[in-house]
Formats: sequence, C-alpha cells, structure tokens
Amino acid sequence: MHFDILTLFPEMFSGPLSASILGKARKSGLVSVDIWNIRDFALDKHRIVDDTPYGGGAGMVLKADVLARAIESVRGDSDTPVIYMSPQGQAFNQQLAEQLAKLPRLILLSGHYEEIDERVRQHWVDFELSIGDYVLTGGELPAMVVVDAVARLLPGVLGDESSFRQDSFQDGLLDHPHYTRPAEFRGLHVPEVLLSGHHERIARYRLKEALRRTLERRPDLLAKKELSTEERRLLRELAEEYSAEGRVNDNESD
Ligand code: 9D3
Repeated sequence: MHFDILTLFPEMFSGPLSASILGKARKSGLVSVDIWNIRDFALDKHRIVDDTPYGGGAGMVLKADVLARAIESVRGDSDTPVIYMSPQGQAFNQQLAEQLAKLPRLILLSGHYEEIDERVRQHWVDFELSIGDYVLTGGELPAMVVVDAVARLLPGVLGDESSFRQDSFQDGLLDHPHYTRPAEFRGLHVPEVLLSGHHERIARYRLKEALRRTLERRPDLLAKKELSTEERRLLRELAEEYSAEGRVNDNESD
C-alpha cells in the first residue's frame, strides 16, 4: 500500500516511519510512503503557503491555490482519496483503519495549527479524520497514527506470531494480563493456572480476565459487543465475585 503525505514539516516524519515495524515494512516493499512539502507548491518567490483569514481573527489559513496545486500534482489522474487530518474530522477508530487498509493508496493532508481554505475542504478533500478530542500542534502526528494503524493490518507487515494474537478492539475486549519468568518475584506469584500447561483452562482464565478489565475500564466496549455463551457465563461469574466482595465489605463496615 502507498501513502502520500502532504505537510509543511517533512522532517517530523522520518523517525516514526523508519523505525521498527513500519521501517521493516517499507524496506520489504509492503508499504511505501512519499512525503511532500506543501511549500514546494507555492510559486511566489517567498514561497508563501498561508495568509490571514477574510473577516479577521487570529491564526492563519493555508492558501487554496497552493493546496489545490499540491493535491492535484500528487493525485495525478488517479482517484486516490484525499484525507484531511483535522480536529473537526470523524473520529478515527479500528473499524476505519480496517476500511482504509483495503485501499491501494491514500493521500493524507496535514495542516499545522491552522485551518485550510474552506474551498479546498469542499472540492479537493474526500473526508476528514481526527484522532481524538485533544488539541495538537498539527496534523502530522495524526497522519502518522493513521499510517501506523493501517499499515500494521496489511498482510505480512506483522510477524506471523503477532498477527495471530488477539488485539484489543479487534475482538471488542481489552487484553488480559501478561506474566513472564520468574514465577515468583519478591513474593509476587504468577497465577497458578498459567503454569499448569492446561491450554483450555488458560484460555478460559485469559478470556475471563479480559472481560474483567473491559468491564472495569471500558464498559462502553462491553455494551457494544456481541457476547458468546461462554462470555456470558464468565461475566455472570464476575458479577457473582463482585457481589461476594460487596458482602465482605458490608461485613467490614459493620
Ligand atoms: C480548535 C481548532 N482551531 C481553532 C482555531 C485551531 C487548530 C488547533 C489545532 C487547528 C489545527 C490544530 C492542529 N491539529 C490538527 O491539525 C489535528 C488534530 C488535533 O489537534 N487533534 C486530534 N486530531 C487531529 S487531526 C489534525
């Protein structure tokens, strides 16, 4: 899959896209990324990319002619979607990442603490994505977040081992706890079941702990999820544990 990123700060992208899994995916040719400097599409001698807003007010606005020239030049005559990374965009999530991973190519446009001329949004941008309700200095980190979340879904990008692992959100539950050697550390013990070698019991324990975490930390995810018979049974066990604890606490407060 190919990503084109349009930005005023190309240097921000080199580290994250070259290290670790993304770096490997690019070296192996599974993922390719071109970073385009928006300033290279400004034609005046000062290479001006922004201007003050009509109607007044603080902040600057990225110029329509520069952005349109950049997008058209990168897109060519392809029908590649242009995504504008924007605080006003649709909230990016795993489902959107999965949709985007089906495409051969994406163009991501990042602004930097400024808006784009509305005419570009209306006529050159296909959709807008936000990565969450907090204010950043620009759309560069969000563009990298999208590349990372989409690229790791492409066949071959993750090693065999990790691709078979269950991911948070992919099955609608948070991950279960993990332990490694030693079995006892400063008097702290690894749960016995994990040392038992009993694969069925281990799987059941992990599912129950995943349900416990999701219930405690992200009840919104549980409410959305379709539950299997086994998951319902484990949730009833958890509810039973909670009400037992409630009885203990009642006794303590007596
Ligand atoms: C509150 C928006 N604007 C009011 C003047 C200014 C503004 C603030 C920050 C415009 C752009 C930005 C930079 N942020 C992004 O470009 C951005 C972003 C974000 O800040 N949070 C979450 N997702 C995204 S995607 C792009």
